[in-house]
Amino acid sequence: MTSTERTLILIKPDGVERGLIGRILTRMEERGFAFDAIELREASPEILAAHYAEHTAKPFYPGLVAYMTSGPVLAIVARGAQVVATFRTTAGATDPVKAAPGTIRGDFGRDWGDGEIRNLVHGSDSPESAKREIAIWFPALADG
Ligand code: IDP
Ligand code: MG
Repeated sequence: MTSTERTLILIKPDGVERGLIGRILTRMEERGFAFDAIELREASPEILAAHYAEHTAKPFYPGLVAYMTSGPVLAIVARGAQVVATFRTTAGATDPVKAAPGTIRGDFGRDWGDGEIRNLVHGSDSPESAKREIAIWFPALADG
């Protein structure tokens, strides 16, 4: 059996607002990954607190919630061998200023001069995180 895994991708409100959904999804399609779910969603403070549980006590968290609730997000479950690590390298470094050209954050992101980080996408950082996050965003797809 082919080894496979899933990851949770979010196109954050800046990516949706700037009309980058197609170009971001295309990067994963062109690499040959499949999508199990794609859904436009409003992120509630409750779902964000679960999703970003490791960050809720950090000083940037209120700004992160304001960012993530500033418009709809596109929630995606992508599937394929090594999809978690492959999307992380495709997304690039957290800070778009440091993200390498060729990555999503390095090609479409920048510092907008307001002290906030807007970096277009989220991707699970491990297969375990992916399972946890898929259960939060798409409970019907959770595999326990
Ligand atoms: P990641 O998204 O690359 O995994 P994390 O460190 O897990 O980065 O942080 C989650 C999200 O929180 C980031 O994508 C970014 O939106 C936000 N964030 C992280 N660090 C900062 C910061 O220092 N200032 C503002 N926002 C931040
Ligand atoms: Mg992270």
